[in-house]
Amino acid sequence: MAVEISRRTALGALVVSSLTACRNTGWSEDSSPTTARASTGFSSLNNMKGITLSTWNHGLTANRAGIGVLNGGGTALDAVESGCRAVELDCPDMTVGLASRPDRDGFVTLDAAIMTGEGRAGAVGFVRGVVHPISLARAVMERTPHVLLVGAGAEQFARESGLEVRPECQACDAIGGACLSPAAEREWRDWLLERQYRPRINIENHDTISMLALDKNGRMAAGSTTSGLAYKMHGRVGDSPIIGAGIFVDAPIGGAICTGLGETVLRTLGAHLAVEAMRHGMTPQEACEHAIARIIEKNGNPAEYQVGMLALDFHGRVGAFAVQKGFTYALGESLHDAPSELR
Ligand code: SD4
Repeated sequence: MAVEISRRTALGALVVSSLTACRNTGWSEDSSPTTARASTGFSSLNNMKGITLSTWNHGLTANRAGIGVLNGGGTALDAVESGCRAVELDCPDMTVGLASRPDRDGFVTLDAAIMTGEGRAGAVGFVRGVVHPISLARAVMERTPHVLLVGAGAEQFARESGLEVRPECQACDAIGGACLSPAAEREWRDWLLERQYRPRINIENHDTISMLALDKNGRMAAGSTTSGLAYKMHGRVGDSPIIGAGIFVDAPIGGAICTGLGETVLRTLGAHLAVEAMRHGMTPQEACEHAIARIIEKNGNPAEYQVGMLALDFHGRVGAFAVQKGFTYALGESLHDAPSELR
């Protein structure tokens, strides 16, 4: 019953907020008809340059960068890469990029993935020193026959691709905290006093940037970049770089992205689940609720973790749902609170 109520509320709110957001984004009202590609089912964005949808408050930073790209005629793929790059450089929550909180041994290890509606995908996991893991993920997609590179091999490929890799982050004495940002080092040293490792995160610990973009030509892309869970085990990789778990997009259906406790999403391939739900006729909102319900069903104890899910279809319809309250997301330049299972 609680889900039913929240679903109705959410649907109404999202339709309104989506329209409001589109008016407020500064996207110019382009009167020339957009080229609709029948193969994508793209139909309702004729007066927009595109849609950007991103997780958490810093989704605004990502979307602004992405909107700039779309307004300049760029692709959804470019928009997602540039949105994620913006947060990798400037993440006040210390959960994206090199200034993030480290693992329990004091190393910042990063995960990222990128995917297009045509089914092209690239991802990197457990990389150190890479300034823009999202661009490395894109390089894996575009310049290798592979989908996922991890660890030292991924870092070597970053250097070969001309991407910035900070050697000191790879060579540092972790226990000396030599490579951590001052804020991350302070928090990590506090954590070391008790070394309480729990393979669960509390809801303040969720701030991955995951992003979806739909451009005026009806192309969709998804991306995600994160340092994963603070104080995770060294070597742990979460859902974010796993295609189908943290992100998934498939033309002509839509895309979905996740944030939260990655293990719960990995067990259910959450993003893929939501896209398949849309394929079978659910709206993006229903698909998010369906996927979150499955995540709770499979993992139990919803009070102990957070997962936030966003979905976008090729008609431009948006869905958002979370396990717990407090999951914010940005649609264009407006910020929203997602409805949740637990309130
Ligand atoms: C992970 N899903 O590594 C990521 C963390 C996250 O918001 O999304 N935080 O499990």
